Amino acid sequence: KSGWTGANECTFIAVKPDGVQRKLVGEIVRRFERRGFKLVGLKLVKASENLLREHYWDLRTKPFFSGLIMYMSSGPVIAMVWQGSDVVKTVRKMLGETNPADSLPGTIRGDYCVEVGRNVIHGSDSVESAQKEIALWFGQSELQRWEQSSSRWI
Ligand code: RTP
Repeated sequence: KSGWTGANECTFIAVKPDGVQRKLVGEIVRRFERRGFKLVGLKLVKASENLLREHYWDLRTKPFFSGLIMYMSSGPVIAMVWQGSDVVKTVRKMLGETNPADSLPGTIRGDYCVEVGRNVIHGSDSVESAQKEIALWFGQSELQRWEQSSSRWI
C-alpha cells in the first residue's frame, strides 16, 4: 500500500479520441509536466470494446453506456500514468467537471470542450480506481518507476 501513497501516488489519465483528433495531446501533457507530476507510462492505443466495458463497468446500467463505448472505441486514445503527491485529486481538479458546461475556465474541460459526450479526457476518481485502471491498461514492463536514478537531474 505504501508504494501507492505520498509522492509515489499514481493516476491513470486518457486523452479520449476527440482530444487526440483535435491535437490536444501536447497541450494536455504540458499541463501535467508543468504542474510537477512525473510521467510513468504513455501509449497511443485503440482500446477494444471489452477493455472499455471493463473500464466503465460501474456505468454499465446508464442510458449513455453504449454511446460511451462507441465514442471511446472510435479512434486511438493516449493512455498515461502520472505520479506525484496527491496526483489523483489534483488531476481531477485540473480536468474540471464531468460536464464541460460546469467546468471553470483554466481547467482542461473548461478550456477545450462543451459537450459531456465529447469531454476530451479521463482521469481516475480515486486512488483505488487508479490502481485498477493502471493494471487494466498497462503491463508492468510499460511503466517506469521514478527512482532517484531516473530523476537525478532535477
Ligand atoms: P471520466 O471517467 O471519463 O473521467 O469521467 P467522470 O469520472 O468525470 O464521469 P463519469 O460519471 O465516470 O462518466 C464517464 C464518462 O461518461 C460520459 N458521460 N456521458 N449524460 C451523459 O451523456 C454522460 N454522462 C457521462 C462522459 O464522457 C464521462 O466522462
